[in-house]
Amino acid sequence: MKIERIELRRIHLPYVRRFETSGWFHDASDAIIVRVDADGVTGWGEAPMSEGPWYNEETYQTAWFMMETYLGPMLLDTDVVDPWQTRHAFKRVRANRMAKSGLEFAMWDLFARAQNVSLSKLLGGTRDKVDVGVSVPIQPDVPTLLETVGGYIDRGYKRVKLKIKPGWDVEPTRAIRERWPDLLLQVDGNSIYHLSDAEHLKELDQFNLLLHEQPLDHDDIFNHAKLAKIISTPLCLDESIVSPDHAAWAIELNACKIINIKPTRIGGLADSVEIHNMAQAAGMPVWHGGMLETGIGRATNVALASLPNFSLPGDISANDRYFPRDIVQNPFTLNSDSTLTVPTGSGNGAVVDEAFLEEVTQERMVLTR
Ligand code: OSB
Ligand code: MG
Repeated sequence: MKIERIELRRIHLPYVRRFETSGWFHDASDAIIVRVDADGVTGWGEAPMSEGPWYNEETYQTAWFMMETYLGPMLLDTDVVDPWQTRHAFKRVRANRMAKSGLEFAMWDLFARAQNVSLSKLLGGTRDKVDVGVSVPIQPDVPTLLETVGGYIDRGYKRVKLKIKPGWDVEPTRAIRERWPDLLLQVDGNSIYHLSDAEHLKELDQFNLLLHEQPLDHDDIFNHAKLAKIISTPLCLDESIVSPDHAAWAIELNACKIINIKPTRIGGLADSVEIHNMAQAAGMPVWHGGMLETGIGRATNVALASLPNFSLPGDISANDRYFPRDIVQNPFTLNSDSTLTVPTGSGNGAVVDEAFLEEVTQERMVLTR
């Protein structure tokens, strides 16, 4: 399929409340929304960007620049015959994976809509519902934390992920565990700890956690392999797994027992499915992470999470957990069994609210052949 037109929009969409991690916070989404058009069909994708290079090296400005200068023109120059091949159009560009993923997602949606199948089906999904949980940002104190977690449990979330950092780890985890002894609970340090903290991190082993996500440096598979020998909570990598090669290295080094798959961090759905399959062959479960996406990226994520080896609940909460109003007309709502229903219509299933999208657009650009 030869793309005729690519439209980029950088939006600014405030979150219901601040989302704070060990090293930064998000008050709003500055996502780049991508629209591609070919043969009368439209595809939508999202690069869930933010203001600063805190999670990885990218920002909404770098992604915009890469899409405008390199990735967009490369895509317009390529006759993509199959959605698995989109990634090859971007091969010469190193890294910048979030920028690539926004365009790649739009291409997947375009192919699915052109074939009138769901994105889930096109990717090889096997589930009609996906298990989800909620990621709880750093809170000011333990009473506020318990109230926040209680609120999510009341709304039906059966798995909670607690963001931790030095000074906010053992105590809040203990408080949640004491209040909810059977809750599915896990923690995420977002690369704030060092191998020298291993003895301290070991204290979390007493709380029966599902997993401990990315305590050490964003690019440090080596020391995670060392830490994995010291702590008994299963280690899960997020930031460090940016490609199928990185997944292969982590598996071979026993640097993790579980992988968090975020197709935006990995640079697209094709490479994400490759990691999913590789982990499955190694007997390693994966789960779907999140980057506080709008309804467009969220629909993409739900489709991917419908593949069989996504066997732990994902960070794909219902849209209203993020935004007072989203840019789609059909937000996901949480089912009573803590799942989201996988869309069965054509494409990723998101029905874009184009009038509201226009309202929240900060910058817009059109690239044509
Ligand atoms: O590390 O998983 C993370 C949000 C922004 C950046 C990194 C992370 C997160 C989350 C939120 O934990 C997941 C979500 O609900 O989208
Ligand atoms: Mg994480």
